[in-house]
Amino acid sequence: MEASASSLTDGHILRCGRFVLMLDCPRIMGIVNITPDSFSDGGAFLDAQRAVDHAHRLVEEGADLLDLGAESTRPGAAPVSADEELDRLLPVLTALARLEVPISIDTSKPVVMREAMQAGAAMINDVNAFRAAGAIEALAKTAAALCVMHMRGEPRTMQAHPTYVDVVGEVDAFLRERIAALADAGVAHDRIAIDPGFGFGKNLDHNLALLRALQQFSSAGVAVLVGLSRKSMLGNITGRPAHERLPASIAAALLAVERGAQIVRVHDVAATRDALAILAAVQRADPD
Ligand code: HH2
Repeated sequence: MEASASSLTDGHILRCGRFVLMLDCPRIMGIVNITPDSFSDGGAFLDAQRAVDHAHRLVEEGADLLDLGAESTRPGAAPVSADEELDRLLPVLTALARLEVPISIDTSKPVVMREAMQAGAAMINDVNAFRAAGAIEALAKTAAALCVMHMRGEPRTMQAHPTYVDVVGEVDAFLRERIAALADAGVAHDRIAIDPGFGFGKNLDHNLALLRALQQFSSAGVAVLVGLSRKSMLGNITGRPAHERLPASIAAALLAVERGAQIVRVHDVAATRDALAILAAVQRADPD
């Protein structure tokens, strides 16, 4: 992960602060929630020390980067204030800032983005795609990576009646528009990741259409990141609650990587690592 990748083309590296994430094989983003109400592990890591311990465990298990979130974005979740978000985030981020993997912060608030960068964050993951006033300006002149996610509506109401004429085309057009907005502000393509935003203002059919067509997003020339881990679309298919969705999450991660996802955002790092190792071995296998 050293900074000597200038000869590689767009979409093959992700520059994140002092790190360069090589995307020559799938990378695992481990989720650390510091929230009382995330859909899958709400409350388990609200205590800062437990969140720090969990982050270290995910790195030991093979996480290539971590995503710290202090505001739940699950359907129906209520927003939290910037002060509350920072109170939850900063002790954990400060304790982890010297870690040997990039730390991403899952936030939509420009003030949180700025403070997080000061405290050592290498990436900002914004489910609102940097549409808040001042969000792009908060990051354009830094070295941070930016993950741009598609969301229709806002978490409180987004699952009410999501409608699209052509979900893949509309999500693709939105992400390309956001890449252009970032590029206009001076953000190079090798600092950008895009994410179709599974479950964010999408029903099961929309999510499945996006997963089937995922390969299309690679042509945008930036890194492709997906979050399918323990999501309700997997529950819709299997009938299982969030804490019993590991097998479905693994299957979804493999399908996404086969369709071009370069970074998978997951809760279960060790199991995902093993599954990706099998996929890599099969892809490498020479029939002769
Ligand atoms: N999903 C959640 C949060 N942040 N960021 C990106 N880029 N892609 C995603 O799919 C994504 C995301 C899910 O929200 P939450 O309810 O906070 O649950 P958890 O963080 O446990 O996944």
